[in-house]
Amino acid sequence: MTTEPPPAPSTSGDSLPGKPGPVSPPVDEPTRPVEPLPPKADQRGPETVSATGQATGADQARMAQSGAYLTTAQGVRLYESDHSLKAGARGPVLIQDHHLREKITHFDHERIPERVVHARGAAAHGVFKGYGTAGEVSKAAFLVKDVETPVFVRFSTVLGSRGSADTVRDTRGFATKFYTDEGTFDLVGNNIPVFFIQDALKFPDVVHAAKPHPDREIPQAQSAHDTFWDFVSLHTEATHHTLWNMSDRGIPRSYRMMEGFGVHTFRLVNTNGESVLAKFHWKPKLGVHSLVWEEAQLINGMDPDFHRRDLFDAIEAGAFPQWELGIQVFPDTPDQTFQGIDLLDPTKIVPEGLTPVQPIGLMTLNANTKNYFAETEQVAFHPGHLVPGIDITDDALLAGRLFSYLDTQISRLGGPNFAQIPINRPHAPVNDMLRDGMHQSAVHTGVAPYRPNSLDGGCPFQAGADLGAYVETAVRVPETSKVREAPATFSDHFSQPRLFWLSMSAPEREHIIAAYTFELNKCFEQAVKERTLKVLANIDTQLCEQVASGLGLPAPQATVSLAPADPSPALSQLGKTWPVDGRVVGIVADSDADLDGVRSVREAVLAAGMVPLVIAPVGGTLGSGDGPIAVQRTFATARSVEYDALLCAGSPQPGADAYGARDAKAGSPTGRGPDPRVLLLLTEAYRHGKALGGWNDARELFDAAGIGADEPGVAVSDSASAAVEKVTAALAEHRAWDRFPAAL
Ligand code: HDE
Repeated sequence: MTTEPPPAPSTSGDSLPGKPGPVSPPVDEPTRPVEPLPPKADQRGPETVSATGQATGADQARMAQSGAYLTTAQGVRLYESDHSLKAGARGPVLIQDHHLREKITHFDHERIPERVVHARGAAAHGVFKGYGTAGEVSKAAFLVKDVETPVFVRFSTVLGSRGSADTVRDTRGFATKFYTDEGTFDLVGNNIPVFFIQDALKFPDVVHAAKPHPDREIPQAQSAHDTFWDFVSLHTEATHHTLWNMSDRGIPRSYRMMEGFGVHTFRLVNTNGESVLAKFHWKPKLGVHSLVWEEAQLINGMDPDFHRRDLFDAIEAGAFPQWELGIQVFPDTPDQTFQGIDLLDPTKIVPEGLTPVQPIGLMTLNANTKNYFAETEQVAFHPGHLVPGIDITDDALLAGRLFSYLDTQISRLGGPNFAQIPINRPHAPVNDMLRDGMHQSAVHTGVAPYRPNSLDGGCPFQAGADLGAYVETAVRVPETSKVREAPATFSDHFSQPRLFWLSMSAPEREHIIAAYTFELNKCFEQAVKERTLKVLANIDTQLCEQVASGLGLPAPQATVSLAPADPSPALSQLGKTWPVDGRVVGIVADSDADLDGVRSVREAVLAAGMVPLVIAPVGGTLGSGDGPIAVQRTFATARSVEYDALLCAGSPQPGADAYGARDAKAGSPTGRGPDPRVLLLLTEAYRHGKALGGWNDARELFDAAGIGADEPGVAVSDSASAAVEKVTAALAEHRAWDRFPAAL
């Protein structure tokens, strides 16, 4: 049988343009090879050169689809990749089709095991700049004033699978890789400063209890089920962390608006060898803000990628999120306690009133990932990645983590050479004697990867602290015996949860009560609910009684004394104003609206660093004249959860009774007054405490929605400029808190 020679693509000189001009996105499939689109200016790979000019060993990962012609993995050009090799067009596929086998086999192995916890994440690149204020306590070179260190940060939920929704009630991971000139430092923290357990040996227990039930694998990414509450009600050292989860901290508004905590106490060492104990804090410049529960649940359906999208869009738009790194510093005393708080107990905080958080540097996330798998999925964090000047303590939870993170990467990333994956490559020169193994990509030269040696001239040599080596602090170990027990100082499980509860404002307390009531009403086991109420009774009587009433159960008495506590204002999210950068403002309008007003509102929103989205009955544009206004959302695609605030355009003639007629024209399914989808937008946003505004006869819309024009956080004005000004001011407080708790 003869076969036709394949129609090879032309390689004549004119098939590739010499210099690419601006390439506009093709509408039809291109038929001629063109140069690929250049990478965007803000998309960078790992640094290839460190701040001090040394080669880092990192590759700028090769751009995908960068050449004109498709090849096999071996670089052989392909003429056809759409049809298998067959005996005739309708005949059987031939096993000799090695291209089919290569393509499908590679595809079959595209997934790696997801992380056992923190599987769902989103990440970004950035820089960290030291303030130089930490010099007295740590010799870490990246903390020196104005030294700029590349970083990669991965945020995550803990419980859900890789494809689960973003806005579930859960702890969030906040893991930062600092590519310092002295080697990589990983600060692998959470957005909650305490943990469920005091000893790593309990980690499989808490995770098994919190993950979906093993028989049906439900519920996904939730703590609202029997096994979780069974465990945390029996294991009362989890009470503090659980309370934080039930608070607004469990449903952050954005990764950009979360605090981060190192959780454990670390040991910092200065150039004189003096040490202090310290806790790390990340403080977001945008403030700490949360969703409300109904909003979070709606988002999980409307936009399960809400947090991931928010982070990516903000960075893409140039609204670079920033955090200050701070430390609380304590003397390194032999008992490692501070004002009665055991610093080795990761279920305890040290209130900021006792010792302040001192700022030591600023982190800015300024570049999105180019490839989710290569960067966000393959990044490997490890609390044992430490640099000189930062050391560990005897926290038993941290000790287990030092083992676990290295171990998990070996199965997750397929072997011990994961540090060679581009995102994990240190930016400091590497000169180890680790050899071979799965996925070894280095070609090591030399014959003596051992020491002592003479055949490689004795290289490499050990350095010593004076030459930048990492030397563990010589901490005295007390004379003692081996035991499996917790210290007596770890046994108070309730006074700090009480401190947290007493530090909350009224709406925050109401949210906590609603969260416990929701979660426990999702449980089936009566014994679990009753036992949890006993735990709550030991935090606060009001908390216990209100949750009990929501469960239809009697409230038990406390079994510990409910001590008064000094509230810690730093724990509450209310009471201040914050920058509004990156907030999303929906502008509701139709073709009869005051379009000059819409234009000026858009400009004012942009000028304040926020994102305006115009919502209209149908897509396309509104108006012409001074320039058509692009419509970003229609009444059918808009849902309140996407916006931090809403502004409704009135008609050009103040006082004209145009709204009802206009809305009827604008596609109201009933033809009787405002479109119900717009009313739903407003009433939901109102329930969620969001800033609302409008001008001129938009007042009628608010009337129809049953929202008073002068309620807290509502600004219906006579002019567009007054409305946008008031809404912006309201947004700075995040929500109209006076609407809670009655609104939920
Ligand atoms: Fe983790 N944790 N963890 N953890 N953890 C992992 O490591 C573990 C703990 C945290 O974005 C795993 O690479 C043990 C505390 C974050 O890649 C695993 C214990 C804190 C991330 C692991 C803890 C964390 C992880 C899963 C108890 C806050 C995501 C995949 C001793 C201070 C990092 C991986 C990323 C991930 C083990 C407790 C934070 C299995 C054994 C406390 C942010 O190694």
